[in-house]
Amino acid sequence: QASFKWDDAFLLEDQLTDDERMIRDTAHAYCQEKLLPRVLEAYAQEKTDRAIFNEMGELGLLGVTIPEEYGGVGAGYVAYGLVAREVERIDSGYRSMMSVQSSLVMYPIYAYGDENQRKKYLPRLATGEYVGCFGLTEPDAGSDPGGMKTVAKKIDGGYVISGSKMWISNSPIADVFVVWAKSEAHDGAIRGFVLEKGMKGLSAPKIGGKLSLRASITGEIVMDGVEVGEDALLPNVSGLKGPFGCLNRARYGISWGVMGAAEDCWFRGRQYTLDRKQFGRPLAQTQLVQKKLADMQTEITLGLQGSLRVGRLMDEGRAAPEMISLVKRNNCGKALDIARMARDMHGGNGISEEYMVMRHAQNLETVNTYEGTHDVHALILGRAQTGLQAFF
Ligand code: TGC
Ligand code: FAD
Repeated sequence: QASFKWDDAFLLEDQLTDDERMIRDTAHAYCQEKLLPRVLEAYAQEKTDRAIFNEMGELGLLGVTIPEEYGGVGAGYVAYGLVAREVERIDSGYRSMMSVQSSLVMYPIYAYGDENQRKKYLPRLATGEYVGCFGLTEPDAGSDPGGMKTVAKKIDGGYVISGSKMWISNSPIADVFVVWAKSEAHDGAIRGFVLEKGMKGLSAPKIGGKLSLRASITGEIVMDGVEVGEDALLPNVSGLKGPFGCLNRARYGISWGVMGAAEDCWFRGRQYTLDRKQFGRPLAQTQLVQKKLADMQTEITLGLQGSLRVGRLMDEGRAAPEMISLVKRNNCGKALDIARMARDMHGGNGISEEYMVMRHAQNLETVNTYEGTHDVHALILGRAQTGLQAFF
């Protein structure tokens, strides 16, 4: 009879290649040795350690899917997902830093940029010498990015960009800003531009007071008539499919990442209830707790298997955006439920930072919202199966 591995119920490990396991192990060791010891202070103090980008860069964890000639590792999307899972096992904010750099900054420069832009930015983003950010959301355009007000006006030899972006990961410490604007010279189509820190009229104030994702810095991007040359335009994409092409990759990575956070909550909940005795026996020996553990195990096993399948399809060029909506939505929602359940299983200790689970739950509130909210992904899936548009 085949044996059952309680913490790898469907033998995910067997479904990975040697290269994928090696990249995952590198990420796991780094996260456990370097990120775990500093997360509590970073979270409590709302401090983002800039050095993390250099450390990740040194290990090849930035731009995992970008070809080696531009500084990446040239690995596939399953490897990228495994990295996200290890990083988010520590904190969703650290995964945010990694995935914005990889999927939302390096990917568009690679996929939509020209050779000069690729050579200028990608190797430095891969090492962490540069930090990047991605500006799509605006104060009045979140779920509906097509309603953005940022405009690029044509001038001789370039553009003047005006507008503001809101809730932008990494922006206050960014060197490179990938921003999306309606370009008057292209019939009002949404186009991508690469801006650089220090440009006149460009600023990125920090948004303080977050009760979630506190280890990852978030800010605005204010563009007060920023003049750029023609070389700032990403030439190879036009329309909303530009930013969405990046979001497909980041959303997919999140589907793995949140399973890492959920696993951390599950393992901690299991251990705590094995150790803690009430009414003369371990809490883990009660039916209610075992049901919670079984639910966690089931959702994580299915969620990881779903992400693995979508990752394989991405590597084969056969993943539809709706598949990504399905795993992003499901895994974020399930991870949030699991983190709240683990918090509950820890009783009073569950609200303390040292038990970690409440921080995961707080972070997952954001992850369930950004990159398309849980409900927006439901509308994407609803539209795909009914043919009816329910956004407006
Ligand atoms: P719609 O009419 O559906 O589409 C407009 C054009 O875009 C194309 N498209 C896609 N292309 C590639 N991949 C996708 N996933 C695509 N989705 C749409 C579509 O084919 C069409 O192309 P074309 O050539 O025909 O013009 O657009 P809509 O305006 O009705 O969109 C509705 C909706 C809800 C699907 C969309 O706006 C949406 O997904 N909203 C959510 C917004 C969002 O996800 N924002 C994320 C901001 S970035 C972020 O949160 C980063 S946090 C990162 C971190 O810290 O880790
Ligand atoms: P809204 O769109 O106003 O939505 C509010 C509520 O209304 C949600 O529950 C939503 O599901 C619901 N809703 C919206 N439309 C509909 C509808 N048609 N039918 C039913 N319900 C609907 N953006 C970037 O561009 N770059 C970043 O790096 C980035 N990082 C972020 C980091 C953090 C910490 C946070 C919190 C956000 C970040 N975002 C970023 C922004 C994020 O993508 C948006 O917050 C998200 O897309 C939702 O937009 P919104 O906040 O404007 O909410």
